[in-house]
Parts: sequence; structure tokens; C-alpha cells
Amino acid sequence: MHVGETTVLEKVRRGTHPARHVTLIDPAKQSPETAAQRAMLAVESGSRMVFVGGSTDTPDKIVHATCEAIQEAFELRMFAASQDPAGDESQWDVPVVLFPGGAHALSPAADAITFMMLMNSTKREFLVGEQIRGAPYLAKFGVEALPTGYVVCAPGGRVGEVGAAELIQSTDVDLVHAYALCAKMYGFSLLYLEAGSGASSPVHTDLIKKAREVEGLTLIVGGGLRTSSDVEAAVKAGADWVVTGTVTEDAASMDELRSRLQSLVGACSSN
Ligand code: 1GP
Repeated sequence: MHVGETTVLEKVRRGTHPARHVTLIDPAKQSPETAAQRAMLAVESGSRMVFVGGSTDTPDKIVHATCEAIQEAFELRMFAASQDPAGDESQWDVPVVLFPGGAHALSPAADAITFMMLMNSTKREFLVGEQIRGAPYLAKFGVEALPTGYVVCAPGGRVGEVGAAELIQSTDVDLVHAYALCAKMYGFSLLYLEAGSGASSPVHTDLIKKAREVEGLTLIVGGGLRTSSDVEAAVKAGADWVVTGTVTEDAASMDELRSRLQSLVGACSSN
């Protein structure tokens, strides 16, 4: 969906108080139709962005079908809201953003992509290699790139292993500060502190606080955030956006999903 006249980056950076919630949808984990239902429920529950990505080996076709299904669902809901005097069209003005594991999981149906450098990777592939492969495709299809420094913190999970990351430990506050400064000097707008999907513990709040000291970066925190108190702690430490995937993926029903999302989203504005 094309989100008005502003760029996705402007929307992501705008008014970071209260913090906002991102729902991560992994296209490998459900059909495109179910993904669209989950995304609609996420927006109804107050989530303000959808990330599509996660698994490392999902074919382009599945990623694309998932983005398309979500976009179509949002467009229909936006149209329905425009026909309803009590409706709020802007509720459905929610960016659908690729969150790729590499140059293979792309789709022209997305509004934007977290165009990431995995800054603490020891492999060229994740620093710039996949990006070089993906950039011409993104330019051709006009998918907006959100310049993102991506830093994997302990415990790091699969992304830490696959990405060959030198994990930032909870006490490495000077190091995370240096990464944040470096991200700013490179001109990245976003800094994403990642603990790994399904991590046993989220990014340590001392790391979030220290990264927050660098002005001008929009701070995204994800990985292992399960409860509203996890979210509250991340937001209090300075996160502008919190991302959850697993906790919503493994909900047993749509009702359970709604109640989980409402509690996570509610925790974003509790500070
Ligand atoms: C993963 O940060 C995201 O990249 C979400 O992590 O699945 O643990 O919520 P979870």
C-alpha cells in the first residue's frame, strides 16, 4: 500500500513517543491468507507496522504472496473505513516492510525494506554482499530502503549464528555505544538491536539505554520480548519501536492473538 504522500522512513521516524509496536510475520510459518488475517488483527490491536521476514530460506514467491495478501487486506479495510462515517482510514495506513535474511526474500509488493548492514557480522556477505545483490532489484521495483544498522546482541539465536555475529554482551555498553555512533556516522536512520527470534532473554536494557544516548537514531528493539513487562522495560530504556514475532506466532487462536497483541501494544505507551 502506498502510504500517503510521505515516505515510509518519515512515518517510521516521526513522533517516537509513545513507542510503537511492530508485528513480525514470518511467511514460512503460515499461508498468505492466515498471514493477512494476523496482520489485520495486529493493526486492530494497535500495531503500527508489519515486518515480513524472519526465516532464512523462504522462496521469493512465498514472501511476495504474503506481502500481496496483507496489502490487499489493508486496502480493503481502508476502503471500508472510508465508506463508514465512524471509520478511521488512517488506522490502515500501516507500512508493510520487508525484514529480509538476504537478497532472496524480496517482494515488489512491500512498501519498504529494512535495508540492513549486520554491523557486527564477521562475514562480508552480511555487511555488504547480500545488499549489493538486492539493491538493483529494489531500485527496479521502487521498494523504499530504510537505512538500518543491525546489531545482534546476546543471546543472538539463529541470526547470530547464521550471521556470524560477534555478539554484544549485556555488559558491553561502550561497544554498543560505539556501534550506535558508527551507525549514525554512516548515515543510517534506524538502529535495530536484535536478541534473536525466540531468544531466551531480550536485549539487555543497559544496552538500549547506552545506544539511546546517541541522538538522531530511531531505535528498534526485538527478539525475545514476550510479556508486557519485557516491552515496558525496553520502552523505558529508550526503544522507539519494539518488534514481536514468536509470541504472536504461537498463539493458539485469533482470540489469544488479539489479547496478547493488545497487552504488548498497551505496554508501549505505559511510560
Ligand atoms: C526477530 O526481533 C524479531 O528478528 C522478533 O523476535 O520472534 O523473539 O519476537 P521474536
